[in-house]
Amino acid sequence: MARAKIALIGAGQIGGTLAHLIGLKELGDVVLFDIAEGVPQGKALDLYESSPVDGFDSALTGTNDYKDIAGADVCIVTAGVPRKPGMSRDDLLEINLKVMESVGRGIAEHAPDAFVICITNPLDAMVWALRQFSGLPHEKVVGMAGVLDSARFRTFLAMEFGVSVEDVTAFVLGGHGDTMVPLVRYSTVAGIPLPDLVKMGWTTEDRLAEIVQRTRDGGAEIVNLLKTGSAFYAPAASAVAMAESYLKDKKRVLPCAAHLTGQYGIENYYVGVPTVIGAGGIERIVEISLDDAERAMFNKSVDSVKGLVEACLKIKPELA
Ligand code: A3D
Repeated sequence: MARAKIALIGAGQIGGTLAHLIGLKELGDVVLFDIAEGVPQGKALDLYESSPVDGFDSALTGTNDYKDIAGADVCIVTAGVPRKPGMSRDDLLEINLKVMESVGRGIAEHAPDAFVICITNPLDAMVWALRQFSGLPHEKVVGMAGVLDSARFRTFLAMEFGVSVEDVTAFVLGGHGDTMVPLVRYSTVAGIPLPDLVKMGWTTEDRLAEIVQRTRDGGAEIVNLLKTGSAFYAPAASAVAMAESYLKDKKRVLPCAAHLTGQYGIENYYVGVPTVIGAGGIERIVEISLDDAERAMFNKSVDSVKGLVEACLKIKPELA
């Protein structure tokens, strides 16, 4: 069987890391696309030259021409600008919306059958806009945020309990932003829900509340440390997990920004919910029951996503 072709639209910090991880995992050949001349070519060649050392067979190329993404099986979009200290994700909306327009058109023209994973912020609005600009089927366009947010939650929980990250599962719902909803009662250590761990004396309600807040602020914590950009290792790893589930038809249950058609009472917005990713793209939206407090947090998060989409529509009314 021919190798899969994976196009990375944006060859910055996340794009380069994606290319490296995809090579190391031998998920397919990689085309790095960027508007910056020389950057995708240079990164691709540098990574290609690492392949004999690490022993992987992936052809990596760089380009400034959308023609070269032709026939891609997966496109991962990071094109745009990241945050600087003091900026919110929403401050990026206007500039990144323009980027989504050119990216959406490029994908529609050259890789209309691809599974498209958007990472560009503000995520829930950009994935919606990318879908509108590209016209691809909704189940083939998805946003990466929940895998990263729940990985952050899992990391902090594993640190708190002194256990392997592998044995911690965590659940994060809602938009990717300050209103995201880390769900304590659906998060576990080896199947034991967090509220039970409080009863067992492993932690306290107050400590859990601090960890939830640290998860919500997880992106800003990295931005403030780096000062020149935002997180890229964990975001890249998270998108690769989604791409792998699609390419291998693994049907993993992953939280993603998915298009809702009535689930959770939401119509026609992209919001972070648990999904099943397989060869069909987003094959299923998993609807869990929420208690009143969780529902209130979720609704608040959805309201902020709706506000961002409205802001996009003010700039580009033709997207409606
Ligand atoms: P960065 O290293 O600046 O890379 C972005 C790349 O996009 C640069 O190489 C640019 O040249 C390129 N670019 C700009 N405009 C275009 C265009 N029109 N077409 C093609 N390429 C273009 O940023 P990064 O890789 O650190 O982050 C990329 C995006 O991901 C930003 O919007 C971040 O805010 C976002 N991000 C999202 C998450 C989520 O969890 C959703 C996490 C971290 C970063």
